[in-house]
Amino acid sequence: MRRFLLVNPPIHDFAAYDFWLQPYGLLSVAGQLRGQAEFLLFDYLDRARSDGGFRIADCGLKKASAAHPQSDRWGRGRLCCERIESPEPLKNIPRYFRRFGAARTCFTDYLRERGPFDYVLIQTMMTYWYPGIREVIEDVRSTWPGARIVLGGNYATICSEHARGLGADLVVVGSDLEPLWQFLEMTPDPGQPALWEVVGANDYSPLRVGAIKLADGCPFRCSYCSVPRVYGGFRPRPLERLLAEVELLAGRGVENVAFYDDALLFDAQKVLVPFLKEVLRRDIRVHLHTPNALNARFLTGDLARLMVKAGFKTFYLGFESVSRQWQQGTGGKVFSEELAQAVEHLFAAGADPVDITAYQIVGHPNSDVQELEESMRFVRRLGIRGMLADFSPIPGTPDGEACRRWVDLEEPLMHNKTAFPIIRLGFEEVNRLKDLQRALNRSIMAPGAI
Ligand code: B12
Repeated sequence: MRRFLLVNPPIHDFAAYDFWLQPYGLLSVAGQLRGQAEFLLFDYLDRARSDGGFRIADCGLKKASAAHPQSDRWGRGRLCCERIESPEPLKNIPRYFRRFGAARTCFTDYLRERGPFDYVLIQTMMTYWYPGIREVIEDVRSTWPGARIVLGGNYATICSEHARGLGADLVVVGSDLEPLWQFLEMTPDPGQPALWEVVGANDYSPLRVGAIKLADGCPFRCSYCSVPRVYGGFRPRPLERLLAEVELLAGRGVENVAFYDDALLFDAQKVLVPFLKEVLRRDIRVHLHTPNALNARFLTGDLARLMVKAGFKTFYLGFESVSRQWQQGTGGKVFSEELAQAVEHLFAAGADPVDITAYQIVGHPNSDVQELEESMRFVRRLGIRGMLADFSPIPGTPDGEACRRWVDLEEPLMHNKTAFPIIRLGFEEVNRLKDLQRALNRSIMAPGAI
C-alpha cells in the first residue's frame, strides 16, 4: 500500500494563536482516498502533543503555558514558539518575530523513524506563512529525496507562481482536485468525510477540536476578500457527507467544532437549518463556533434560537466599520442597524454577551473614512465585545491591489496582517487602537468603567 504523509506546517509570524486551527482542507482531500493508502499526519500545531510528540523540553522551545498546553473553555489556546530573526522584508516592523509549532528536529526525527513515504501532502494557509512550508520541503527532500511533494490550500491558490518556486512536485490551485488525482493515478470517493481518524492515531494526542464547512464560495463580493474571485459563487456541500463528518467528530469525543464557512448564514433555509435540525434529531452534542464571521443581516430571531439550541457557543459577527460610506464602498455586506438587530436576536435566544464578538478591520487602505474609533464604541454600546481584525492585503482583490502604493505584493511576506496596519497607520496608532479595544472590552465585564 502506498504511504502518504500529511503535514500541517509550522508558522513563522509575529503572532499566532490556536483559534480552532485545523488542517481541514488537507484532511478533506485525504478523506477522498480513505482505504486506498496508508496515511500519517504530522501536525506541527497540535498543542496536545507538546509534551509528547513535540518533546518541548528536549528542543528548548518556550512552553505554551506553565502547565500542560492549556485550552480555554472552548478549546483554543497558545501555541509553543521560539524567537527567530525577522525576515529581511519585515525588518522594519518593531515586533518580535517567532516560529510557532513543533521544533524542526521533531519533524526530522519523525521522518527518519516513520519513513519512507511515497507522497507528502502539505497544507498551506496564510500567504505570508510560506517560510514554514519551505522548511518542510527542505527537510522532506533531504531525508527522503524519493518522496513526491504536493502543496494545496490558500497560499498555493493565491500565490501559485510563488509556491511553484518552493520546489514541490505539484501545486494544486483552488478546489479543482483533478490534477491531483491524475498525478497520484488514484480515483477519489467525493462522498467520504474528512480523514479525522489520522489525528492522534499515531501519537498520544486525542482529537479535541474539529472543523467543518457547509458550503464553498461566497455570494458577496467584499472588496477586501479573495473568496468569490478564487472559489466562485455559493455552493452547498452534500448534507449527508456533512452529517457523516460531524458524527465522526462527535464519535471520537470532540467537544468543539468550528465552522470554516465564508457565508454560513446564506440561504440558511436550504443549508444551515436542515443541518442543525438533523444535528438535534440525531442528538449530536458538540459546541459550535463561528471564527470566520457571520453575516448579521441573515441572523433572524428564529435562526438565532435554532443556533443556540443546536449548540452554538461563540458568535463572531463581521462588522468592519460603522461608516455608511465605508460599508457601501466595500460591497455593502452589512449595515450598522443590521448588526444591532442581530445582537438583539442573539441576546433573546440566550447567547452569552461575552461570547458575542464583532470584528472590525484595522489598517484598511481606506481607513480615512472608516471611523474606526466610532465603530468600536458603537459595538461597545451594543453590549458585546469587539475584536480588531488586522488587514491583510491580498493580491487580486480591489483593496489588496490598492495597497501596492505601500507594499510590494509580489513578496507574500508583505501580506502579513501584523505588518500592514503598522505600515498604513503607524506603530503608535495601532497600539493606541488596540489598547482602546482592550479597555472597551474590559468595560463589558465592568460596565461604567469607560
Ligand atoms: C477558516 C479560515 C480561517 C481560520 C483559520 C483556519 C486555519 N486552519 O488556519 C481563522 C478564522 C482563524 C482565520 C483567520 C484569518 N484569516 Co482566514 N480563512 C479561513 C478560510 C475561510 C478557510 C481556510 C481553510 O482552512 N481552508 C481549508 C479548507 C476548509 O478549504 P477547502 O475549500 O475545503 O479546500 C479545498 C481546496 O482549497 C483544496 N485544498 C485545501 N487544502 C489543501 C491541501 C492539499 C495538500 C491539497 C492538495 C488541496 C487542498 O482542496 C479542498 C477541496 O476542494 C479562508 C477562505 C477560504 N474559503 O479559503 C480564509 C482566508 C485564508 N483567511 C484570510 C484572512 C485575511 C485571515 C485573517 C488575516 C483575518 C484577520 N484579519 O484576522 C486571519 C489571519 C490569522 C493569522 N493568525 O494570521 C484570507 C487569506 C489571507 C492571506 N493573506 O493569505 C482568506 C483567503 C479569506 C479572505 N479574506 O480572502 N481564517
